[in-house]
Amino acid sequence: MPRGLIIKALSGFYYVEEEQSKKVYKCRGRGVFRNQNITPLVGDDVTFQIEANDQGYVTKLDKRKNVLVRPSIANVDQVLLVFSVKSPDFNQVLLDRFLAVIESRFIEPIIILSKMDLIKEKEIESFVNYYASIGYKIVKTSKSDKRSIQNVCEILEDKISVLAGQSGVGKSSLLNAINPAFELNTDDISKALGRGKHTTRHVELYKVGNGLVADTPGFSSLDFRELEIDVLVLAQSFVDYFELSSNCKYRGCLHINEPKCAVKAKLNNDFVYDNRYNNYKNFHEEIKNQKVIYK
Ligand SMILES: Nc1nc2c(ncn2[C@@H]2O[C@H](COP(=O)(O)OP(=O)(O)OP(=O)(O)O)[C@@H](O)[C@H]2O)c(=O)[nH]1
Ligand SMILES: [Mg+2]
Ligand SMILES: [Zn+2]
Repeated sequence: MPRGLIIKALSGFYYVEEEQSKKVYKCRGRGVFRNQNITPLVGDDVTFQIEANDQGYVTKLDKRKNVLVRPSIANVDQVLLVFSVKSPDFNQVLLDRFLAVIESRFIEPIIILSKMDLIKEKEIESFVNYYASIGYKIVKTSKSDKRSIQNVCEILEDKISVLAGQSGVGKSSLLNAINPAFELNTDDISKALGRGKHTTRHVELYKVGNGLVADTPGFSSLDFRELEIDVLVLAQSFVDYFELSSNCKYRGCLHINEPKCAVKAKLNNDFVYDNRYNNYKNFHEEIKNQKVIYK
């Protein structure tokens, strides 16, 4: 039986790219998935059966490495967190939230700082330095700087990636800059068509070299509860604290009220570090109180 990858889901059909020929078949899911309460997802490796011409049925799903809920996509290798440095302003609260969520899933986050043409490099330098120092890969882009777009292409090579970030940061523009043939709606165009933001869009993986990347509609909040992140997982998802915690006096220190805490000992030297700690504390409270903060 042929094998393939679901690259698009639309109106009950799964578009499966056959492994060898790379031909795409428009498939339905066998009823068996519905009975088992499983939905095939974009990113799923599947076995399928070819019917007439370019149509078929998905008959079996392979075990998944991971699943993202928003967007619904399986087997993600990395998430590109797109943050504009201006318009909308760079948002460290949201960055720390996204980083924690992605880390809690054991998926690699990569930080894309977009719209670099709107500021001077040094305005963002302290953020870049801090996040780079704790091990994050950071790429600065602007849609008309070809070199920066090339850097993004290199990161996408051989992987399944997802672009995530607030509305208006330039996710779709970035993909269009990589390949104008994608013809993704960007803010200006959707306005011209009279559509609001956040129009529901299907999930689709676009080809960039040997890699695949999914665009997503912007959203500005993620609920820790929905993702089942508890206070311990939160602490472990702050990669910088995870390392420092070996020097905290108490094993399992959550860096809140415990004495002789190595995370708190570093406060008051660097505003990016302090902001991040403040975010951490708020997320911790949010999880403890099980209430959602919408930014
Ligand atoms: N100056 C500047 N503007 C940009 C850049 N990239 C995107 N923009 C503008 O930012 C606006 C929003 O871009 P989109 O690509 O639609 O943003 P998005 O992240 O896809 O937004 P959603 O689809 O709503 O989540 C558009 O007006 C773009 O022209 C950039 O590198 N520099
Ligand atoms: Mg978009
Ligand atoms: Zn501590």
